[in-house]
Amino acid sequence: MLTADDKKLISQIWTKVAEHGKEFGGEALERMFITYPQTKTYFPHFDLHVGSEQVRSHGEKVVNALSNAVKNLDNLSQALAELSNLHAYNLRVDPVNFKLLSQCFQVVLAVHLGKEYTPEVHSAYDKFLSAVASVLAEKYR
Ligand code: HEG
Repeated sequence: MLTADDKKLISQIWTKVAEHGKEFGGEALERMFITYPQTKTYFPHFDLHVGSEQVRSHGEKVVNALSNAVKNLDNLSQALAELSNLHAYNLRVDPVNFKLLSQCFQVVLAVHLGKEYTPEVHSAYDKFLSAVASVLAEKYR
């Protein structure tokens, strides 16, 4: 459950993330592919080399989807409904992978935000990304 303070921190910090979609999103995916190579099986049609423009563009799409989520923190299920259908019915991504990407995304935030990524911000983002992951996985049951 996100508290009012969590929501404030998530929205404040997101202004520094949203404008770096390709860089931050691309790096999160790159970290996921390198650290958890089994995740590459969902992207057989992608160029997965380090620095791949296709991965950077996909990273930007992921960040834009998260921007939409940040704007709808009280309404995540509805805001992400289409994406949830896509991942469950078309892409059939095993939900364990959402946790792996969340983990990598948090490393990206820590690396790029440095001191601004305080324990409170970390906690707020951990909750936010878990909430997004549960919405993306809710159609599986
Ligand atoms: Mg997913 C497509 C967002 C986790 C595999 N993902 C997409 C798209 C978005 C998105 C916005 C494009 C949808 C479209 O074109 O309409 N993904 C998204 C979020 C998260 C996530 C917000 C979690 C925070 N995705 C995720 C994970 C995997 C995965 C963990 C697999 C390890 N996504 C995946 C694949 C595609 C998308 C295979 C299709 C890529 C393509 O062919 O362009």
